Amino acid sequence: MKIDAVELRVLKMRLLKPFRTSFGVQQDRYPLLIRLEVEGRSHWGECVASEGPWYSYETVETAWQLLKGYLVPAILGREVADVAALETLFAPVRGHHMAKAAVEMAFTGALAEHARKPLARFLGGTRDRIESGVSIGIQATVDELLRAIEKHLEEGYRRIKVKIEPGWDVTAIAAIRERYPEISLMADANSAYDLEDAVHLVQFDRFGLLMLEQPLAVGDLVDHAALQRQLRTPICLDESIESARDARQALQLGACRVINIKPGRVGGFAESRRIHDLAAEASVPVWCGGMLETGIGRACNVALATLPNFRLPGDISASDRYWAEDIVEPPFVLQKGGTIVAPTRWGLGVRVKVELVERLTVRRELLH
Ligand code: OSB
Ligand code: MG
Repeated sequence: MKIDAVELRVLKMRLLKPFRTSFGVQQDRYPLLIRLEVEGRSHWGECVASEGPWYSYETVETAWQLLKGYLVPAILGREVADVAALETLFAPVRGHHMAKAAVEMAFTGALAEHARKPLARFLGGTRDRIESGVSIGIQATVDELLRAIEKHLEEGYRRIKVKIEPGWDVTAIAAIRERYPEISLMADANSAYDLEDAVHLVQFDRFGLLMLEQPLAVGDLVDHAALQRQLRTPICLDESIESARDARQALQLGACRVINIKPGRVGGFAESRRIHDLAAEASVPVWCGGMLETGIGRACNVALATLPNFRLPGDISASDRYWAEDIVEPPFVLQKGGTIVAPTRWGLGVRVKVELVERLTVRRELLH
């Protein structure tokens, strides 16, 4: 497949509600979109990099620079046969998985369309819908947190995840458990603790959490393994797993019992698939995380989560959890029973609303 041109854009989109994590508050999202032109047709992808280097060292700015300076020049005007060939072309660039993944996922969408298959089926998905969870940011008060949870449970979400940090953890979770003893509940610390907090974190064991996500530092598999030995609550790794090698080593060390796969974080669908398979072999379930994506990244996540070892609801909520108006048609909606249906059209499976994208664009460049 020959890539004739590549367009990069940054959009400015307001989140319906500000999202607060242990990194800080986010009100506006600046999604970096990529459009590949292949045989006169457009294939869209989304880079999940955030505005600042908090969740990852990558940012919208660094991803733009890597795409423009290295990744796009490596593929432009070239015949790229398949994803393996694309990965070979990108291999000399160290890291920058989010920038690479944006291309890899758009390219895979193009391959799926050429193969006349919906992305989910092209990736080897085995179900037609996925179970949807919701990730709730840190709130000003416990009352507000309980109200947010009540609303999302009414909407039908299957699993509640709450962001925690020191000072907003045990009391918040205890209040939720008192109100909702039975719901499927988990907490995400985004690396806000260290191993010395183990005695504090052990308190979570009494809440019957589905898992505790990324309590310790990025890349610290050894301390996560030590913490997991002290906790009954399963540890799930997010930031720490940047590749299949990380996943293999985490599993060997016993650093986690669950893995959150975000295709953007690990470099794309192919690496996600390798992590998925390693975890399946180790009888470790995976689920698909989110990065406050637009409908483009969301379509990718939904497709990936149809693979068989995605056995837990993901942070793949409906479009209206994030946006007044999504940039794809149709938007992703929560079905009865808290599921989201995987698109059945060929390729990405949703239509990009180009006029809306145009209106939201704050930066654009066509490389050809
Ligand atoms: O740690 O999972 C995370 C959002 C941005 C960066 C990191 C994370 C998150 C979320 C939100 O938890 C997931 C979503 O709903 O997209
Ligand atoms: Mg996380």
